[in-house]
Amino acid sequence: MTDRWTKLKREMIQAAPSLGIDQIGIASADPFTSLKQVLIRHRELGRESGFEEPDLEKRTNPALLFDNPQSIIAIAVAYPSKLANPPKSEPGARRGIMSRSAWGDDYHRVLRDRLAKLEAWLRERVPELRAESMVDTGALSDRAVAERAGIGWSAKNCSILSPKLGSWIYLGEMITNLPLEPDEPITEGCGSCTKCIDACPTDALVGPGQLNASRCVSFLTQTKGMLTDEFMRKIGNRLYGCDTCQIVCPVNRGRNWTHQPELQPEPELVKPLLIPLLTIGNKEFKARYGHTSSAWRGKKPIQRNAVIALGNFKEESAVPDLIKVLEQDTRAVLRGTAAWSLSRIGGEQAEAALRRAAGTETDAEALAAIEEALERIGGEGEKSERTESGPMDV
Ligand code: B12
Ligand code: SF4
Ligand code: SF4
Repeated sequence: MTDRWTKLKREMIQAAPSLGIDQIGIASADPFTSLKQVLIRHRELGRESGFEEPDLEKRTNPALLFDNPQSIIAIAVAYPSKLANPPKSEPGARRGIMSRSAWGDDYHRVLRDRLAKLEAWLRERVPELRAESMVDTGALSDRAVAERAGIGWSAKNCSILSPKLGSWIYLGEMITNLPLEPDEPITEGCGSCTKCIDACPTDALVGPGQLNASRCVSFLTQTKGMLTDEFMRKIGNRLYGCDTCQIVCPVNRGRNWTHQPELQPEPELVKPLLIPLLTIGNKEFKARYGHTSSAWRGKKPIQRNAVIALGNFKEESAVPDLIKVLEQDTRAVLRGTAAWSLSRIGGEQAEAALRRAAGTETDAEALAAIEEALERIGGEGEKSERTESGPMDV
């Protein structure tokens, strides 16, 4: 009997590439007891993003999600990290950047497809298979499962870092009733390196493998409200997500995975011109971005981030368009953010528009932003913040 499961596991690993899967490992389905303590503490310290499954019992006990689980099959699918022909972001034609996790088709769809293929492959061989698959939105911690299954180590930037693939991998898992032999977690680690912690723009990495999600730029780009001056400066030209702590990682050097057809980027979509984004309609947004993972919060956060990016570029040619947002956009957050951006760029036209808006704005938060912008506009003389340069280049 043991031989049956050993053989099945070996054949499954051999079949992985033909199923579009780049790495497979097996984790036991035992409760994640130490993770539970970490998650409790994480919550107590107020470091959650709010996007996690709130029920910590479910997060850490596979038996609450599946009747009599015997193993968890962890999968990793690798994605690209480089644009072959990146369009240039130039004065007069500034561009924003989507994180690599939003390049190509939505990874939830791609990994669900891979897990469905794996399930069909298993069912052919084991008709009594029971299985429950999840990617990102399931209750389990995908990283904790992958770590236990030996896919990679839990790195100081919080990512699962595979010695074979680096951290440019999406994770998913399938809880099963198959008694497959668990793999060992790998023993490699980050050593004395701290490049990711040093490079994090907002000091969100508060310790090795410890993230204060409420400061993480990836989280901030996905929020819908007004951001603070500090965070808006640090977002740079990121429109969705943040890759900095992975770009600087030496283990990722030279790693760029181009073999998964659905995950390859369209340069004009992932490094888009900023000004057209300010007025993009719902239909057009859906047509351009609906198939990507950046669309789940709608177009508003991306448009707000485009406004911020233009301010961070100090892009004078964008002043008329930003004034239109300030005067005509129906969303107060966009008007308030445009005020901030105009004050970053400065100039008489921007200042006059802010004065006019101060007399007409009716939303309290937007009005406060306009008043702060008017105070700031005289005193802007500092250099631009880091935007799409250095480690952010694609
Ligand atoms: C909420 C969430 C976010 C939040 C919070 C992220 C975070 N680090 O907590 C925000 C919005 C900020 C975010 C950002 C990103 N995310 Co996200 N996110 C999630 C989600 C839904 C839950 C993560 C979670 O529960 N975090 C809470 C922490 C405490 O637990 P954990 O990371 O799951 O588990 C680890 C820790 O507990 C740690 N740990 C355990 N014991 C101990 C003990 C000690 C002492 C220490 C220090 C640590 C430690 O080890 C565990 C395993 O690594 C998962 C999907 C899922 N269902 O799991 C995706 C997921 C983690 N995200 C993913 C990705 C790709 C990203 C981004 C790279 C996207 C981007 N480019 O912008 C960034 C990376 C930011 C970062 N540095 O982590 C991938 C990660 C793939 C990988 N290779 O690791 C996941 C797994 C989605 C997927 N299925 O592929 N994300
Ligand atoms: S994703 Fe960006 S902000 Fe978040 S921890 Fe990494 S470098 Fe810091
Ligand atoms: S940058 Fe260094 S410390 Fe950070 S994840 Fe990579 S190897 Fe680990």
